[in-house]
Amino acid sequence: MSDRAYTVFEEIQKNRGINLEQVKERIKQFRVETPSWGYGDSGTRFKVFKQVGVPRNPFEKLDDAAQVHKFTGICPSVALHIPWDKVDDYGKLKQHAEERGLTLGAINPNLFQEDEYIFGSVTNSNPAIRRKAIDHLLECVDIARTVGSKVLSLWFADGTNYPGQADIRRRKHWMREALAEMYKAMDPDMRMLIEYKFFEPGFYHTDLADWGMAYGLALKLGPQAEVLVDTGHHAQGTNVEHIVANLIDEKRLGGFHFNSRKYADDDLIVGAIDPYELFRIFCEIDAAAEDPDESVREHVGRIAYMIDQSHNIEPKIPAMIRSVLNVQTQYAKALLVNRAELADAQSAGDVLAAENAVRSAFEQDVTPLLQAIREEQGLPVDPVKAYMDSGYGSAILARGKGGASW
Ligand code: LRH
Ligand code: MN
Repeated sequence: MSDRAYTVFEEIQKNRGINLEQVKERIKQFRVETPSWGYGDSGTRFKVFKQVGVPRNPFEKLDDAAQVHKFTGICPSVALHIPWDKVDDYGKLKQHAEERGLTLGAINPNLFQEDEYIFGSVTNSNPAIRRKAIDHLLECVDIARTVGSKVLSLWFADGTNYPGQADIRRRKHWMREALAEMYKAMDPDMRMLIEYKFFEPGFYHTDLADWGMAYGLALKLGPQAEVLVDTGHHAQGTNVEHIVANLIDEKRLGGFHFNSRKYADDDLIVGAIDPYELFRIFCEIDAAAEDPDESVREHVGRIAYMIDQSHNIEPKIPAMIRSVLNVQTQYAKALLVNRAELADAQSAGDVLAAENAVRSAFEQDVTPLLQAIREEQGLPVDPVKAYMDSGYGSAILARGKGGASW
């Protein structure tokens, strides 16, 4: 990386009134969790294109996740999905992770693939099926305790396809009863992240359809319950960063599932379709990270940044490295907003100056900054190229086809 490029970058940011040392420190602290399921085969209802070399079990998923951390330096934890990552000995899986410099992150129960859940899991009108679903949630709390994870990340496919198909308010009560039992089983330092989604697989109503429903439920459950924002789970035109600012102000923003979409829940590489939206989300987070109220800053410091994608046609590991770098890039750009300049413009009602203070940060090329930081940390300045040159991709082809998939 040319020092000249960085010197020029430094000069520009100095003129923009940016404290670059503070920015570099923030970027060095930033971490993104990768999803175990992002390394396996996945697809659409039309086809799952199996790829050669995908991991055949959770241990190999961790091997691949370790590669992403090795080349980016910012992904030391991996989210698990149960039963996709079910193993006989979770202690062994934890040890396998630690031997590769990883920790096991958010535990995701799966209540959307068993036949019994055709009419709902925790909201099913059949009490025996609700019991089965709750027992799976409790099993996931035990797994979290065993692997040292503090986060239970909950998404429910529960919903209906036709008007009148179900009693929406009764299902709401069953959802709350189930999560209250799970909440009681959690350790005091565990968090329950409640993920909402406006449709699919429910095509008429979804029991947890938007941020308000998840927020209302979290409030009723208790302070360890927060809302998870999956960037692909909103109706077209939704102002996601507005929801983010709102949840931060309520101190109930637990975390993100980052991905991008053009149409529905496409689960594409984050930042690939609308990088400006990802930047705007980080602008709201960074504004709160500098809030005079320490409790707001403390809350922002605990946000879980996680990726949730399915790489249906992409080579999995390079796609994950690309995704992590896209998140890091927009996080870095948001730190280049001159907050004093923006505050002055906002209080002066100077619309164009305010918009410029934000957009001009997005227009900064942060490549010299990120490359300088990677060099300082002994990381490759171009992680994707370094991975491609590492030979790991060809070595894992020996795994053959037909590895783990959804
Ligand atoms: C649902 C979802 C949820 C996961 C699944 C893999 O669309 O976003 O977070 O459990 O994808
Ligand atoms: Mn998700």
